[in-house]
Amino acid sequence: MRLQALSGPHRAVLALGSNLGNRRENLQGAIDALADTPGVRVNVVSPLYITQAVGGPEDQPEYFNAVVIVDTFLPPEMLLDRAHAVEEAFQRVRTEHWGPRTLDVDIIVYGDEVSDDPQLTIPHPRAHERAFVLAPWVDADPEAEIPGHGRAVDLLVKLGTAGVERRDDLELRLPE
Ligand code: PH2
Ligand code: MG
Ligand code: MG
Repeated sequence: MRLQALSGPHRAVLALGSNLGNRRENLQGAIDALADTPGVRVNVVSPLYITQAVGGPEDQPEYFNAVVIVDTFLPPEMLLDRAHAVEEAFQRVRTEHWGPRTLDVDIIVYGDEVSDDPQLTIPHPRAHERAFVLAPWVDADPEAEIPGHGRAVDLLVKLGTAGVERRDDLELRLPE
């Protein structure tokens, strides 16, 4: 194991999205799989939002979106590998860019790290302009900040919440 893997824990925020198949089960399965990951502890699960698809083809199903806050000893690249493995477990098929998907797991922030690595840009390059990330994140952590962009709640107020609806009747669980 590389020494770097022992540093931490670091607080990271992951955004989950699904607009194909059983969308709630896909998000819950992602949460359970992340919680099962050695070196990852899921601390907070946001409410679930149903959101209009941004970008990609017209006429695609609405997304289910949520955010989880974790403490992790995995460095960012290893957390990203794990995110991709979780996506693959849900048989995500990458067809069209921004097209419909069973599961998308994105790293939004990792501590206050800033990286322009094209494989893993941190913070996520579009999170600050996406209500489907900011709205659940602000619910999960009202004090949330995006390094370089400011407070998530201020960004959300500027952006507005058109196209995102919080659904407290559709529950996501924090695993025991
Ligand atoms: N993800 C995308 C593109 N568009 N739209 C919504 N509403 N939710 C998403 O998670 C989403 C999207 C690319 O990852
Ligand atoms: Mg995404
Ligand atoms: Mg992604």
